[in-house]
Amino acid sequence: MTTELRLPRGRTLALDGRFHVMGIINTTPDSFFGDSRMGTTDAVVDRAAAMIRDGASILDVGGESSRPDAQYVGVDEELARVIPAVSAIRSRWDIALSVDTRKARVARESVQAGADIINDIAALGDDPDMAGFCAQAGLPVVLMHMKGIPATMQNEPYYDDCAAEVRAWLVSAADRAIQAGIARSAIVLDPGVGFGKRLQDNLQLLARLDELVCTGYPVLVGLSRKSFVGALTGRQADGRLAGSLAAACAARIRGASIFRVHDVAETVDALTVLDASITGTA
Ligand code: YH5
Repeated sequence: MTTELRLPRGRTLALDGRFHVMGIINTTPDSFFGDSRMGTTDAVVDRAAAMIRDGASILDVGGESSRPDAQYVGVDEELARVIPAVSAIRSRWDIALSVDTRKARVARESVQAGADIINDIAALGDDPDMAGFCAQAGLPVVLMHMKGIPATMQNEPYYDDCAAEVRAWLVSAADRAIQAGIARSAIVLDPGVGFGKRLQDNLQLLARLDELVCTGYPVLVGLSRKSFVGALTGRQADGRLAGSLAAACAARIRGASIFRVHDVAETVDALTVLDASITGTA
């Protein structure tokens, strides 16, 4: 079982029963959630400052939208969005910083600018240089499950047993990462809620998240304001906070340790009270 993630410069992220809230810093102009749209570095710094104040222990910077209707983002455009944001945050804070990218060049330049963790929604499968880069850099990697590619992933996805298939796929992806030289203790798994899944699949992944947790890898979940919350509540993205908190609590009860969210303060509060209520201690 992984009990801590080793970060550059001797820093660590403890996973001994604690949860971590990862704040989403979106630099894409076409982000689905209006409030997380940021064009300028000033806005990134303001958002990062608020998230750190509110208890985020990781910030996740992304420059490529994964919405099905999103435009393809070339490497130069992605670098132009991500690198100034990473540099601006790193020059001000020592916080753990992940970069949400599928491209090895963006990963490499982000790490040079101060990023600590690679969050790859393609689980190192898109760019043939990604696994080798992560191995050589010695950084933690988040391996997320996705069925297909963003443009087509929601066109009639089908699973016989989604939770079992996602678990097997992620364990294989982790085995490949280890073969490529990435340490077992540097791997985080993510079921990829909303990425090529129907409502019933997303709910099964949450209800059976313990089956992923018991692999011994830390589990990260991205649930914040996603469509499955909208499907259950009938609400648009800006009205999905309460539903997202309920889903985060369910994932925490099943053993998730890292929560990728838009609403840091509310998620920290909900998970703090949940943990205290379950353990009976503050
Ligand atoms: C994730 O789950 N998700 S980007 C659609 C929404 C709301 C939110 C329609 N990057 C994940 O956040 N990285 C994204 O409502 C991620 N895990 C990891 N590791 C999609 C997103 C979103 C999409």
